[in-house]
Amino acid sequence: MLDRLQTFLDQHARILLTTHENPDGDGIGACLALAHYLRFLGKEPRIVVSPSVPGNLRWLDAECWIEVFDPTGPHADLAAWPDAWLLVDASEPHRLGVMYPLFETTKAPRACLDHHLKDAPKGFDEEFTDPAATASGELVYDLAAPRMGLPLPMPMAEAVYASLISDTGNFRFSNSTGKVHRLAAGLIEQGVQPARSYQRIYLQDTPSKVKVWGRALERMSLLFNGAFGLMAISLADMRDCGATQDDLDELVQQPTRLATVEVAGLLYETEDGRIKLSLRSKEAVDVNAVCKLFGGGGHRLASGAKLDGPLQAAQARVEAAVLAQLDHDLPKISERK
Ligand SMILES: [Mn+2]
Repeated sequence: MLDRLQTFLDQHARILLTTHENPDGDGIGACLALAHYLRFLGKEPRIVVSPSVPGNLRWLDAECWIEVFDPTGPHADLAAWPDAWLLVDASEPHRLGVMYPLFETTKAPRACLDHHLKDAPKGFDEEFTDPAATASGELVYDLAAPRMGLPLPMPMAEAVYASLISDTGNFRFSNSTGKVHRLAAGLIEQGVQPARSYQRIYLQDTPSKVKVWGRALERMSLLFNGAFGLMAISLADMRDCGATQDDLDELVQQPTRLATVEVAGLLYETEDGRIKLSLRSKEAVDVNAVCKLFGGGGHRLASGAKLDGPLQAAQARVEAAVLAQLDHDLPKISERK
């Protein structure tokens, strides 16, 4: 697959690198690492993202290569620029979001570079995917390192390292393979500083975020013998804490810290008066089945839905649905309610 990708890159000079909307550390890290490699090859890469580069990832782009998509200004003619358009860290064209109409109209060959488990990608002229890879940054490293030789330029090594820690939850998830650890070890031996990368990517919270997390945890209901930890946040709570919806990112996982918790839930009120539900399961309980009852969905262990308000009524409906699912998937655990 990497040889095919190399052939594809060899055929083009102006290569547009994009990633999914709301880019993460792997999307940004892999695009930056690939841009370093393409420059090494004498190519002319550009990186365009939407809607912005997350604040905790901006330090990776020391050269200021990343452009934020602006269709009314500099990117009105973006579709006409590239010789090739590569979507990185996604294999579904619609994940480009607001850039999708340009992707659809460009005359350049379109390809994807990705590691997610999906059906065969559609809507591309060529696809470069490997579900065995942990991160897109790993694929870029495997492509570039043998051809560039080591050590890699430090900003490129840091970009690959950012990809790895982002998609493995800093080497905590089940995709933290031996290969990923060996790759990370090599990057550290080249000079990447793990503590510095970790602090810059992960330890970037604001006081308002810590405050709203504190409120949610303090008020968490522990239900069904401790098997369900449910947090509820109202618009008034958000205002009191000065928090935004972004501050609630990843909060839903927090109840899984508790040994007894099998299912973690977060309900929060949105400006339109509806209630957003997120559920996470440690392993045994199918939370996708719960969210489907409310017209939502996702995966078995991570799912979401939107419910009608008010908050307390939504909470009661969610509690009943999760209890039924616990009874189905783990009948013994919810016996003592
Ligand atoms: Mn990824």
